[in-house]
Amino acid sequence: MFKSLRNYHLIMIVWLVVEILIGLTYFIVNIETAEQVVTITVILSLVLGNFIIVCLYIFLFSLWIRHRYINTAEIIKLNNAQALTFGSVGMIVLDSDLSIMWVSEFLEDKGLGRLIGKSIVKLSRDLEQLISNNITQITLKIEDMLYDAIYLVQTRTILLQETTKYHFLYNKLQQEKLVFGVISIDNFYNSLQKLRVENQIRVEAFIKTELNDFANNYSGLLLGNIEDGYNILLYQNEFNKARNDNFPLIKNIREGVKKFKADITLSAGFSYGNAISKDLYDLAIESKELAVYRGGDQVVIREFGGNTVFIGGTIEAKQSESKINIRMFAQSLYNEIKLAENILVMGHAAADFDSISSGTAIIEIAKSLNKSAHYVINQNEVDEKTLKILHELVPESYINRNFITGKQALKFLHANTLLIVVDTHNPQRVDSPDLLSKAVKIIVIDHHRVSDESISSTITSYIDAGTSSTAEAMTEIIYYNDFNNIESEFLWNIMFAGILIDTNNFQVRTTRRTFEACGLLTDWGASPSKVKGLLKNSLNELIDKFALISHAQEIKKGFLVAVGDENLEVHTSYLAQISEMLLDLRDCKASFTIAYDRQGRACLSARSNGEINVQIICENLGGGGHFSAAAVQSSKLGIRALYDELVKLIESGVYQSESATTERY
Ligand SMILES: [Mn+2]
Repeated sequence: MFKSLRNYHLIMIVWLVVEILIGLTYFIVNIETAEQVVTITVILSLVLGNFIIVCLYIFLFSLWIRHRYINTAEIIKLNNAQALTFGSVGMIVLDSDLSIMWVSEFLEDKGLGRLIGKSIVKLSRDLEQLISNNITQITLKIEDMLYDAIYLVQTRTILLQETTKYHFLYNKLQQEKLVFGVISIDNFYNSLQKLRVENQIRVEAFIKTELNDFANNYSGLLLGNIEDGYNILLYQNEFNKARNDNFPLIKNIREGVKKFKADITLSAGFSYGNAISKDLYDLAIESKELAVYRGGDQVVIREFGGNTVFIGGTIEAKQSESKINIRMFAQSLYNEIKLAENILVMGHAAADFDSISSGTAIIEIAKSLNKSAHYVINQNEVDEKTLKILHELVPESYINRNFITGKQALKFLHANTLLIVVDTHNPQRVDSPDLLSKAVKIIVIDHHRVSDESISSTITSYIDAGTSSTAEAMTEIIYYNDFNNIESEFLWNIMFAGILIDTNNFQVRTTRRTFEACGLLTDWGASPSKVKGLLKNSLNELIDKFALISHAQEIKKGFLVAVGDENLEVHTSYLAQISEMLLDLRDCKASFTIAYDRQGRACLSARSNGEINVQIICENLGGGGHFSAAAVQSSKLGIRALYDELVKLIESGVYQSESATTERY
């Protein structure tokens, strides 16, 4: 209290106290003599008077301070109320039964005073969730106004902040974000060349009108020309409308030009999200290119750092995927890896060197782009010979660091993880179907003939049956992207091994590109002699193989079947290799090799030159596969019984029931 005393108050009190002390001293000194009674009496009364003045002074001062305090409290109370109103904050205090006990002035002004005594759900159902602590903050709408609300449990108070303006501006900002679009006209010149001049003009006018209408309907800005393609700028809300309408432009052009006998489609790429304009524009160009690679006649939409959506694009267009230039695919793969958070790569179950080396190549590419990558493989299923050579070529530490099981891979799978499937495109054949089903962004790289069962909804794929092996395709991809900072030298050796095994020592599916790929691998550091040395058949393997081949018979013209001995057990990989060797013999249309595998199961491996559907035959025996490569594994039948069934099926002519193809597995 005394801190607030002004100086003159203090001086006065000190002066009075000094007077009292002097008076008292005088009294004590002179009391015994008692001579000057009058003087003592006067001084004593002065002392008493001063004392009374000091007491009075203190009393009045405390009264004044108290008054000031009360005033301040009132001001603060008033300020608080106005501050809350100014900040658009209201309070609702609840009763123990969650009915409204009190509302602050701010809310009362909004007419919410009428809810006092009523249950909180009268105000909003969402508040129940807030109070039960399921969520920490909600936004609710009360009479056209939006409020953000939090709940203070201890005081059973709901704080409501009126945020209508904020939400309005936020939504406006979201809706008016710019979306970048790039549109190109597929097959324009080729198609026009075939038309009469008047139709050429009509087609061009038709396309331009459609584009212009599209821009007008969705309030967009269209720039460009028909030769180089168009750029379009749209507001996000208008773009969303176009998206909900499935981009009518695409269908209108495809269907509309038909009446002029033209065959023209559009490819469009759109991008949006939180990024600078240049990055969004680049992403739109990439998306448009992706639409072209996928066969055109479609829209590719990408959110910056988010997912890719495809609209349009028919099944016919999908077939052109396998014809896309590997160089373009390499670029696309490179972009996708750069955009992903991390990479997982997976081959087929019971991985061979083609799968393993392609997977390792992807790991190395990802690492050269500073992305974390893992190869998913179940090493228990890999055959012992492959595993032995793998551990001879690849350092143990590398395998431990980079090779993981499907179960471990789930921990690495996030929304923005890119899963690359190599050496198969069949969802049943992958090493971990579970991982595949959970992945969002998928790319397939394969060299097997496209079957009915293929992984759907990929971002992009490279499936080319004209390539000997996935390792060959991966070699070209590395070459085109110039990943010159790959340092793991063993990679070139295992890729070489992948090509050697898939071509059965350059005996099957080998083209000029295969040799070129091997040349590149050698340049980069592969040692063909080392790899060949490791892969060489041991004498025992050769004896096993020739023992089987020596049993081969032609059971019908062009059908060769080799059956092993009852007491012979071989690697399943031998069976496929022997069938391929038999298929290479003159006039052979289909070859079948039957023997027990190391687990004592009767196995059959079938190959055909593309005239005979061995898939149907194998399916009838309880197996499966593709038109020109299929297999059966049976723990019920012995090899003799399997052979007898096979002969019956071949004689029945079941293999003719599907249209022929000239492609070779
Ligand atoms: Mn392969």
